[in-house]
Amino acid sequence: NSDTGDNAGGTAGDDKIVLGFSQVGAESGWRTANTTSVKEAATEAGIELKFDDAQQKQENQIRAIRNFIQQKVDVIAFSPVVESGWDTVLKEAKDAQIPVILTDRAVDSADKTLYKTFLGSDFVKEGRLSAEWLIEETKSATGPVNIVELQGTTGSAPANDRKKGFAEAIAANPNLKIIASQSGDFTRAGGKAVMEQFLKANPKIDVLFAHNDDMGLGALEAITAAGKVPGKDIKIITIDAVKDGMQALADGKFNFIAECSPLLGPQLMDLAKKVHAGEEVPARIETEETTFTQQTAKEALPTRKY
Ligand code: GYE
Repeated sequence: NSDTGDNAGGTAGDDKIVLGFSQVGAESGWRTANTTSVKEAATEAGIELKFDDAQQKQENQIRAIRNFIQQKVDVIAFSPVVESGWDTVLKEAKDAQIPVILTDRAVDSADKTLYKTFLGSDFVKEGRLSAEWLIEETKSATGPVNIVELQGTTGSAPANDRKKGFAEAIAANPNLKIIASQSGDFTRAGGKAVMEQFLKANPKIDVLFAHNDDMGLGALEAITAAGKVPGKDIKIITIDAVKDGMQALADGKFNFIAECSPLLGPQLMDLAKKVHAGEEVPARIETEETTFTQQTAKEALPTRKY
């Protein structure tokens, strides 16, 4: 529709919006569900999607964004693997007058005009909700409760924020102690390897707080191999609530999950249309989420979509 004052750019003809999307990678069940959501929603919305998988490397994401700029896409969206180091490439997009949408993860750029909006979860809250469950669960504990923490990708918004939310919430309870904390990079293999080390180094572990389901699922193998019963000897708290995590919770191997929804596709397409049309959008759009116990996981599982 060249006569409606449409923005310039785009490579798919007159009225199809072209969206360049730089995905973090395929590190977890959450990420796979997120990718599916974005792809399906683009088709549904009639948006041409240029999809790039950065394999969890910032340099790949920067390269992808530069390619999108060169191809003159209409809108760029990306899920930044880490929080820092984006100012230069975001400035390039701005100079090319291509609006940018942050999905899922935030950047720490001081200049908020470098992107139009940030669509995603409140990760600090997820950490806090995880801690609040634990505080309630252990309120009658007499001795120290030893916690080990599997952090997400170092420098990523969800790892930074979940750690922060959890630590702040347990701070007033001297009983609750994080005795070891390390990154498992949001992957099953990482969760398993780091949990093996934790178990070797610490004879008494009461609780595992894993920043996502996948690391918790990897840790299950290490815990079982060490002759301990997950969900009983070691209580397990995770974040995401993807299918395999929910199954582990329903089976009594996990104890609590704070949900983080990967189904951002439809909202992202809606935002892409709006920013492309030059409409104002809210600077921050938060995903709605809940939490699950073993009982509520059993109830929710049959109708879970991912
Ligand atoms: O929790 C984790 C994934 O950024 C919210 O990334 C996302 C996180 C999610 O690898 O499983």
